[in-house]
Amino acid sequence: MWSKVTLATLLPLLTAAVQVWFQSALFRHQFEIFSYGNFTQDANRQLVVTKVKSFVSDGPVNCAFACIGEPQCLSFNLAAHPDSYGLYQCELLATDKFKAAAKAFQASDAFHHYSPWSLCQQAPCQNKGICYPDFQMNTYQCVFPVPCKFDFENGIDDWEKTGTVFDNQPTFGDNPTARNRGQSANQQGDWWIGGAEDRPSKSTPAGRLQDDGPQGTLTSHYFKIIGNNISFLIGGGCYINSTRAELVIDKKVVKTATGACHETMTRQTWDVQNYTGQIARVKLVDSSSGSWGHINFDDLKGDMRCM
Ligand SMILES: [Ca+2]
Ligand SMILES: [Ca+2]
Repeated sequence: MWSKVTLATLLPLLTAAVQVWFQSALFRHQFEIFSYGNFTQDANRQLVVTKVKSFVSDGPVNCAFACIGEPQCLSFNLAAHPDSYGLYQCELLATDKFKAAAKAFQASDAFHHYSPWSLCQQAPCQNKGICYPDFQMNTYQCVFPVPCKFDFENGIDDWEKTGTVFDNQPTFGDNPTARNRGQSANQQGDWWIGGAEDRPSKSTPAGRLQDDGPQGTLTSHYFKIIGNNISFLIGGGCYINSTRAELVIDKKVVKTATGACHETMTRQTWDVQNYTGQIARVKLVDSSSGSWGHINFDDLKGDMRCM
């Protein structure tokens, strides 16, 4: 039986929603019933990052509403001077001055920058901590980045697993050579991710195989991209639809790589300069049980800091 919807039942929900609305610097209701933005201006500054959208607008109010209406938008640049029609260039951005690399927040004669109000503006983080705002809840987190170490020499390091293919990882030693495969692993150190291998300890008999049947994913910790390049050793299958490494930012896959249908891992490099300052993860995917249905991987490193 349907219960009767009354003002009494709706009132607590509306009250809670309005409270969030008034407390948030940037609030978007999931059904877009209402939304709110509280932006502060940095005059003659410009955040130089990849744009979500760029268009001409009437001015800051129009540009701010466009940002609020765009789910990816976290800040915007607005032209400091109008064009010959009296309109202003508006650039919607998927990051903000706190998350982006410091060098991306530049002095500018052409633009003013607008970010949602945040406690991070008061520089609350000590000891070189980086302040990451939560605009909806008006809170922040102090993050202390450390160099990333993704070489599997100390185990799987709490990478997130789905499926079963990575249950017996990392793999010890050059296991393909141990079974006379004729294709060495070329791993870094002693331990690596061998999607078809089954040697999870030194005491496991060398050369043991789990083969291509199992499937699953293995996803790294979050890290911040701080420069131009990320590299890794990759081998195994060569069918990118089913065996690959992904670079994931904001739940979107922005780069992929696969092997060469050869067990031997070789180093590949991703150009990540367009994503500098953004938070990312690397995800290994094995969705194949067929021939060459496995991925080999090791020694992810480069311009990245872990948190
Ligand atoms: Ca290794
Ligand atoms: Ca597989």
